Amino acid sequence: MMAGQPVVALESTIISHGMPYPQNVETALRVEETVRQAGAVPATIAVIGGRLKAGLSADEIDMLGKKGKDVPKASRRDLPVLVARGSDGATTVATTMIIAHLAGIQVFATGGIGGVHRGAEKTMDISADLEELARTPVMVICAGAKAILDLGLTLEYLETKGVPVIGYGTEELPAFYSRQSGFKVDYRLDTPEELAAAFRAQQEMGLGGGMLVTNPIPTEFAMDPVQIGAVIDQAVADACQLGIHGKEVTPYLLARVAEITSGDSLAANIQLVLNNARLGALAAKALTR
Ligand code: PSU
Ligand code: MN
Repeated sequence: MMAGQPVVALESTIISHGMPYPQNVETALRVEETVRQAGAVPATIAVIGGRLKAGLSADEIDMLGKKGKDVPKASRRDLPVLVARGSDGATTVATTMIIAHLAGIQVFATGGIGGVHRGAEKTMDISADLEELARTPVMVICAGAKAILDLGLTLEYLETKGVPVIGYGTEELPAFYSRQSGFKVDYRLDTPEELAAAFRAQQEMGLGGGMLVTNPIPTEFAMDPVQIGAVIDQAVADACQLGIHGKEVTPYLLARVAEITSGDSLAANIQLVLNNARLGALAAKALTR
């Protein structure tokens, strides 16, 4: 990797735990290609044989996709044991941010982030992604948060932690599969240059921490919010009934939503990731100028 080149970090939990094989591998490779076509260098991040890696080979991506749930989902708390054991790990948003920052990468594009789960006042299920956004200086580009989360509580948590939530071309927080959530973002910015300027200002002031950029799914791929809302309610109820908890919750809900929609949600998911990869490349280029 050449110094000064625009680089976009990409995560690997979405490959091993977020989508089924072979769509996961196909999507990961298409996302890398999209970043290249937009003029930046993709760096898919994972733990491979106990080593933190930014930039994977096609064979490594294929392995992460084929092994799927057999690759441990690696958030911040998982890194010590996985690295000491020489294990592989599929990195979440939190861990991808950590490794991107260690590698000097400022921009990271993905699909959705973890957040405050519905019912968190009882379960205390709050993703480590939010804490990482508070402490690690990386711009994370996502399509908002899924309604598998409590979006209002997620925004409150980010506010408390001092994480700016930006809407790209929108004042409304996008809700992953659909463009509307009924919640407002903190600021609307309209160009990659504006994103770069805000991120630069944050870091130059020494505020540290990351920035969350929410980029709505393109209209032609968006799902009906009422319909997908009902599906998500069903998936959350099923997870509750089955007693699913901890790190299994998010992968279970993603798979259950895809199952109930017979793949429609997966198609939307793929499109929004490609859309975020494109914006990630433009933001990374703007940051090098
Ligand atoms: N949301 C999605 N797709 C995903 C994830 C979240 O729409 O693949 C993954 C990301 O890797 C995210 C992780 O960092 O799930 C959050 O898991 P948890 O809620 O257990 O922190
Ligand atoms: Mn959790």
